[in-house]
Amino acid sequence: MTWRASVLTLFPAMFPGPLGTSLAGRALERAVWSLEARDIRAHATDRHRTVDDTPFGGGAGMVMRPDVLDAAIAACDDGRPVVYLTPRGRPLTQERVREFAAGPGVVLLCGRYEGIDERVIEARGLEEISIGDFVLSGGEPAALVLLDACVRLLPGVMGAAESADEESFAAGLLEYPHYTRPAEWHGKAVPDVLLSGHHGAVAAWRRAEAERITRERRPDLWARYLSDKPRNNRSGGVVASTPAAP
Ligand code: 9D3
Repeated sequence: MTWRASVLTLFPAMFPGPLGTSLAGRALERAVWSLEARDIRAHATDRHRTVDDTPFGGGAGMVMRPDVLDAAIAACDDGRPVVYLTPRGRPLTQERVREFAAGPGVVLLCGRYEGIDERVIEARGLEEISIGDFVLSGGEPAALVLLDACVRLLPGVMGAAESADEESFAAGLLEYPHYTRPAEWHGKAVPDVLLSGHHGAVAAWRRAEAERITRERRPDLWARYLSDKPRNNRSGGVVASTPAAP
């Protein structure tokens, strides 16, 4: 069954965009998933195809009209989750991405201007999602991000080698450093342990490096990792206080 994405936008030409190439693009060609970009303006009813209006109560900017948005949503509402991409939404998580990917697909509503009329959020039970604490010019790049994250999890999209790496992020650590040939480059050598052929030592070094990088960069992930440590250690973690025998 094809995983279906419908994107409601004032800029349908932004799709598939980067999702038409690479991994997602090949999966699109193979009909693992489908993408329809639907022009919200097609649901405007007046001569000028108006989709926005001035905010009640005053203030800067414009607000997208609930009647137009409701008609746009109604035209593709078939039980898939309907997501409104907005900077005030709950942060997107890998857990939610996994749930979306496991379902029939998504309907994504991209806002422009200051936002959309609150009543359509309530009436349609929209799920509000943000992709992070920075300001975009509209919801479209966020929709592309959400779809990229979902599509790579669909059955048959990624090879077995890459899909195993899902586990390492799920363990709650950032990635360890990677190296390839040449063994020396611009006077910089690859860490000896990686050339040693000792698989156990390599695994221990990688785990220690992943822990160091996580601790330095992401205290939030590090705290969660520490509180999950009984679970994580079952698969052979490195304990700093027990160095290898000389
Ligand atoms: C003045 C208040 N602004 C909120 C920070 C208004 C505003 C800014 C940018 C309203 C909409 C936008 C456009 N952004 C999105 O539509 C958006 C977004 C984002 O800007 N950051 C992170 N995730 C998302 S999801 C949609």
